[in-house]
Amino acid sequence: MSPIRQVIPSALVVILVSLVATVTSGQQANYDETKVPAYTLPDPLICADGTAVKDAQTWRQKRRPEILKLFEEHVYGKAPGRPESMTFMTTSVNKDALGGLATRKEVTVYFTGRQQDPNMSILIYLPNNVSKPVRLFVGLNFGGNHAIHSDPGITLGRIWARGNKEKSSRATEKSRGSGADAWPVERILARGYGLATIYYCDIDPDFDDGFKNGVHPLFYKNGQDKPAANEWGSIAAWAWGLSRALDYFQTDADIDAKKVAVMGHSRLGKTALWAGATDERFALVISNDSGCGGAALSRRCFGETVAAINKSFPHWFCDNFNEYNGKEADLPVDQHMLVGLIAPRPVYVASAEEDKWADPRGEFLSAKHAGGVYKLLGAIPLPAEDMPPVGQAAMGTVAYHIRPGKHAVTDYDWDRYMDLADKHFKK
Ligand code: GTR
Repeated sequence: MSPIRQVIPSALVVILVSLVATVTSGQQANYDETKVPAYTLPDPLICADGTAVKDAQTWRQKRRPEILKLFEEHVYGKAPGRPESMTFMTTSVNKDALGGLATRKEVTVYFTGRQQDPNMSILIYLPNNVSKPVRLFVGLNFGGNHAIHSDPGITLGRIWARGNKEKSSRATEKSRGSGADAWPVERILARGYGLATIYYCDIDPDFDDGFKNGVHPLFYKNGQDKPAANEWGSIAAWAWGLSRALDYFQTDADIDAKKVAVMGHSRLGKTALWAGATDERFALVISNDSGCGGAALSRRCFGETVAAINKSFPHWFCDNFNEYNGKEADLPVDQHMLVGLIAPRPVYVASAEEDKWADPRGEFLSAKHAGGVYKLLGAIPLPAEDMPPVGQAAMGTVAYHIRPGKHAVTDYDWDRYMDLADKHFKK
């Protein structure tokens, strides 16, 4: 959190955010519950041909692939699979990191096997006092691997200036630990979990450059110079990178690749949900304040809308998503179906009370309306008819909380995510 953000009263923040939203989308963001349009959500359990899904087999073989394809075509875009020539290189191992608490590893993933092509560096902490293989949280980070902890042993990688096109530079010593608030490494280790993280811009730098840098060009067909209208945007690319990290975990005997939870905040929360939907190897999925295009229902048009997000971040989704600017009701899906794609695996959707731009109620409703799919598959839907009180988690196989405070990841959030993981991974 920047110091400026801390001193601005939250009401002012809401006004500022909506002002920015108004300027960028040309439309005033709605924060009034009575002005949410009437809407009907598509039913996750009715197939395109009108047949009702009444058993797990029909869900798995017919309806689930149908929904996944709709999200690929209309929202995130289709990503390629695992590149055959990909290689992993362990670049550092320290068994005595963080005062002996952890083993720290750094692994470079060469997506094409060629070192000159875009590649990503995974930073991994594994608790030393736990028998291997260990359960693990993996999440992309915003500021570079060195920013998640002040540990002087983390390699200083290349960092892209935010909003500053084409400019990257080596991270500086003084930025070590600058994003540590969101990554309570010792707290995670103390509960017996490992943590792995990757700087998201290693996969695709986060600005609209027509997909010239990042991983997209590695997969262009002859003559292609940008993804087609139904091919991957940046969110799908970041999610694809998370799957490549999981490919690596499957080769590391110290990691239990069957107990990997994928976690992300904000745009990276949208990414975690899409990673969990597309890659069923992720055993648990966590969306922290993911908002529009993440857990929030698009049809509520509360806070950030489809038009606003596509205007501010034209590179995040596939081009087809623009067809729904101001036409949310025409979407063949809504975000409760994204949560449904994760079933029957545990999923946690979390909101923050002051994070109105992300529509906490819309995030809750997605988690709730995914319940039918969880129930069908013998898992436990969200045990809450209405939004639980602030600071009180509702936890079935689908879990939700809204905590006091702003758009951020806090220790409270992490503690609850580990509670859900304890419930499911200790079995
Ligand atoms: C905002 C964007 C949100 C959210 C957030 C973030 O500007 O409107 O959708 O993703 O950025 O990622 O921090």
